[in-house]
Amino acid sequence: MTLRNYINGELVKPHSDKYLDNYDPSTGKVYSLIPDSDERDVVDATNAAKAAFPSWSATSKEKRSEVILKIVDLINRDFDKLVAAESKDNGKPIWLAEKVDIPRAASNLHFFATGILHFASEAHMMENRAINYTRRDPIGVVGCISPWNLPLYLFTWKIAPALATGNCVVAKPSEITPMTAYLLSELCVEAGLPKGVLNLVHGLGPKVGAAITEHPDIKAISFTGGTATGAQIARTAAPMFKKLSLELGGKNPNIIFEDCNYDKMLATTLASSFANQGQICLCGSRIFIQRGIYDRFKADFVAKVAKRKVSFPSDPEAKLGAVVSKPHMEKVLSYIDLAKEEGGTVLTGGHQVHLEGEYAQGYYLAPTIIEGLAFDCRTNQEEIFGPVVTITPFDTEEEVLLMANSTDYGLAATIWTENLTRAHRMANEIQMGIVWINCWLLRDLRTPFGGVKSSGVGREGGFEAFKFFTEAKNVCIEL
Ligand code: TXE
Repeated sequence: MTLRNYINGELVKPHSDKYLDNYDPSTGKVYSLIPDSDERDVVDATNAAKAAFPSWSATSKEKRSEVILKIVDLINRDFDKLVAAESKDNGKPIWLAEKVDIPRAASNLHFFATGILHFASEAHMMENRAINYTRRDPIGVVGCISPWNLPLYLFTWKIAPALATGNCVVAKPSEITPMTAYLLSELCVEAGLPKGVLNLVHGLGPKVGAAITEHPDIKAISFTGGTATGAQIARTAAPMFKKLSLELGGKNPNIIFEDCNYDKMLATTLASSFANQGQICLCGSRIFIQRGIYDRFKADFVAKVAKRKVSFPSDPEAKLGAVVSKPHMEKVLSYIDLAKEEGGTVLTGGHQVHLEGEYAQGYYLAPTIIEGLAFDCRTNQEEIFGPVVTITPFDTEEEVLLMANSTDYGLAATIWTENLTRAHRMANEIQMGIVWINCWLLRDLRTPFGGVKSSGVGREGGFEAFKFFTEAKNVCIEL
């Protein structure tokens, strides 16, 4: 299968007529070809978006909402096809794509298509002197660049608020997982999304992503991906005064106090550590356990993790599927070597898993638990983004806060305690954009989503996203 770009309402070849290999991580084999696009394709896409903008931005909210909801219907119609495609492209278990990725892609579009109908602008009265009202107008052409871990989920999370607010979009999905975005572009054609409103250019980050970032007519960039890439984008976009939303990496602490609801904590910690093969920016990779329950937790957690089945994506019993690519698998393995060099002990996992038959060349890793590392060593400071967690005991709140806040990242924390006062105190002191207490990944799409420090700039979600994709203009009328 050869993918096409989606430019000006049509599925087209790249200018270069060159293609990149797309691998199925579960088998390690090439199964489709992706356009190796370049700056010329980005220029075409931007021109199409510019031409579409006057009409799309003048279209009523209700009409824009209607077209986006039509795309939602088509996603639901093609649900099984999209689930299978996401699983094949990314390596994740089919049940996970079915439970999380594709339903969430549909609900992202639904949420923002209906949310826009409730997005009111503000008015500020100056007693009897004047009225201020604030217009929130679409920016124009915006760029959306998304990663490979939750491909359609994060792609739609960006394009939905951008389109709903009346912008036209030039988007680039990850070259590692382009398939469901391509299938979505087919659905956009079918839904009758006006031409040029959404344009999708496939290809490499340093070529296509960089061309989007550099294009002077693309006035805002919404990016999710690695922190180093985010810094590169900021270096280019900041002097051009583009609006920037950067959702970057994390090194999230999972803090477990002795007074927690133990069974719930243990079950949730299995998920927060290894869901999606640990490739979610919100996974808790540093687990801190209060000393009184450290040995019990260690024994129970290791026993359960050692039994987690690593298998091919269509195996309904697979708890973990393949990681996304060979280079990524090698990166994760190199961190396991580093952990050993730094004095860590691998309690379970720590190696590649070799399956049989057609899956023999797939990229499978055993879920891995490491103990005995200093909180400030590289393994405990750098994002690994795979099925690897460290466990570390602590005694006091002060001590665990110091360790939890010690990294450059500040995305999300999970805290387990039945003590309400302590929960609030910890939430107050922890330097993160998101705190889950006695739960993990419980999401209300209206809430601000994003991190502090090297985890990013800006917030997505709810009206925050609408504000990002609009420019405020205040109008003051003296009475
Ligand atoms: O991401 P990249 P990579 C973290 C994780 C992972 C690391 C690197 O630690 O190991 O990042 O992953 C596009 N200009 N996360 O290298 O490269 C790229 O094509 C513009 C965390 O795969 O950041 C893709 O579409 N764009 C994370 C997107 O950026 C560029 C999710 C993300 O890819 C570009 C993924 C450039 N110069 C990785 N270079 C999260 N926060 O959820 C690349 N891209």
